Amino acid sequence: MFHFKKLFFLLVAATLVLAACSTGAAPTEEAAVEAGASCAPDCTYADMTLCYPQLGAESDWRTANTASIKETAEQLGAKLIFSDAQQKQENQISAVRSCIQQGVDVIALPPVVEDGWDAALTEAKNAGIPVIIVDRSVSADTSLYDAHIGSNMVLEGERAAEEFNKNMPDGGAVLELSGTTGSGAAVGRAEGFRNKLNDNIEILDSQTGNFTRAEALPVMQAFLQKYEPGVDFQGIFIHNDDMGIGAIEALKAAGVQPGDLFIVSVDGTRGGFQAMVDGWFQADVECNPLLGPQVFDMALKLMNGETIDREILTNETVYYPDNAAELLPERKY
Ligand code: GYE
Repeated sequence: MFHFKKLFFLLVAATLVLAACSTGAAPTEEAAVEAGASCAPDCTYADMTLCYPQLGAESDWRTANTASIKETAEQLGAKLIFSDAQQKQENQISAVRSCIQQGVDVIALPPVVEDGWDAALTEAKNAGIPVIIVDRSVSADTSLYDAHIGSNMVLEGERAAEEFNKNMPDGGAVLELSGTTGSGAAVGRAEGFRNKLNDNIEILDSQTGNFTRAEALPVMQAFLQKYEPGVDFQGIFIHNDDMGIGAIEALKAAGVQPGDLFIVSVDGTRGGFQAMVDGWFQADVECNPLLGPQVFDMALKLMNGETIDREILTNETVYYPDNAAELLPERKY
């Protein structure tokens, strides 16, 4: 059905293209975004096929993120093409390519690592498919994607450092159990931690546990063979709750008691809250995975050629053991 609004939109689009040609300039990025989908400016969720090439299922955070995307698609009546790359970038790149071939309307990409996206993002751009980077960041030029929705990982690392500064005023040494090497989450948290950590607190060692319980356990065991808890180090900064839970297993086996070490984790999952209730974590820096509503809202705006915010950062806080038991039953993830 033809629509006056549509006619107006086409005229505006044509004017923009003519204006760009007459000045000899290439159409601007704004103009390209405004082109929208063929249903623009009246696209609804029923018109939408969104591609979500999920990076994996490594953590409770990730499980909650997947659930949020799936539930939101269902509630809104949008079509979702979902895949799980099992933490392998090559799988994620193939999933992006398959979505381009299927002609999806929008790709929302949570990138496992920051680097190596130029080719896939260029292909999406050339196919006229808008891309929203979700959760972790990419190092690619910002002209290769439309927007980013996620957490401020640097701020999360800074918040963790402040907890150590408050609790170790006389200094000491800490270990770092970091996330997936090269991932925006691990890079940002490590950077923020180093930005704010007091000079009298040494980072004795830092190893990756790839954001999983299974991989964090042997890393913590190896740490405990090398360094004596309470003597060589007084605290541990852990980049997510799942690795924290793996680390606790190793600590328990080594006879460490809750509270012997000052432990700060990230995410604020139910598992993290339980670890605070049990006395293992002294603080948990929030990272919110429930991004579905924001992702679909932005995807529809992109389809309709509306202007969008290029960067949407989630509002987050820090949780503490004092009210962890009270909040635990209400936690959604
Ligand atoms: O903290 C961790 C997950 O990228 C923010 O990835 C996400 C991180 C999250 O595996 O649990």
